[in-house]
Amino acid sequence: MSSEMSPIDRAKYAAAVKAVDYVQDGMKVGLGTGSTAFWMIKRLAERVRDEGLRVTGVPTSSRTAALAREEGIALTTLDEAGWLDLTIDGADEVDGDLNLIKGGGAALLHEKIVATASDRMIVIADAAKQVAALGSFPLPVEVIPFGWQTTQKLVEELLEGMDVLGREVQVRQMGGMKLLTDQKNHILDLHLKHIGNPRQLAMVLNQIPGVVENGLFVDICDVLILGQADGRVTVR
Ligand code: ABF
Repeated sequence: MSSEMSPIDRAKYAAAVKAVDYVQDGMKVGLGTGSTAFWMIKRLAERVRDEGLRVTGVPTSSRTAALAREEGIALTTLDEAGWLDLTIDGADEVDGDLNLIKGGGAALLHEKIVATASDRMIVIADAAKQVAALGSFPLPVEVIPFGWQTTQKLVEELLEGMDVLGREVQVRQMGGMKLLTDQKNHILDLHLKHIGNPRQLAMVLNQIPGVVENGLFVDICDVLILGQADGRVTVR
């Protein structure tokens, strides 16, 4: 870990290093997306190089695949792997029940599929990601392009009856264009401020035709590793 790392990067790195300790020889590992997952991949590659650790990675995004390949980590697809021993990934928010908001990196669909196809999911984050209640971070919802504006209206109507404080829904833009995910879908960001019942909201959102998946991860995270800038980590 270089001394010129920012405090937030030191916190992310500390969590990432602790998570990679869980990787055993011969494991098939889901590789997350984001800046915390970046440090995880760097550390995993170091163990592969220094210890000859044999591991096969399943990337959750094209960005992660490129980084892992560049770092010399052997990759496969989820279909080839079938089932994974472990997935290590970041999050945007984590509450006291280990429920997550993910998808700030627009990779929530692959991330949820890969995490669910794993014996264990470890979430790595800097301590600031821990919240009393989810919702300050806008909740990403992946929708297919066909009729997306109708889907957006149906989401807005649904929110009227939900236990949330905010109800603004915005289609995510990138460079003045609607963002496209790896699956060529759009992301709606739901500015809810406070989510009173994440489990209920996660279920009803996916009932709306046109919604592919949402960024609420309920009962998926098994282990949470939070890092601090001084290198300390807490594991829950
Ligand atoms: C990814 O990690 C996304 O689901 C989530 O948005 C992101 C968190 O990014 P970072 O680690 O850069 O804070 O898995």
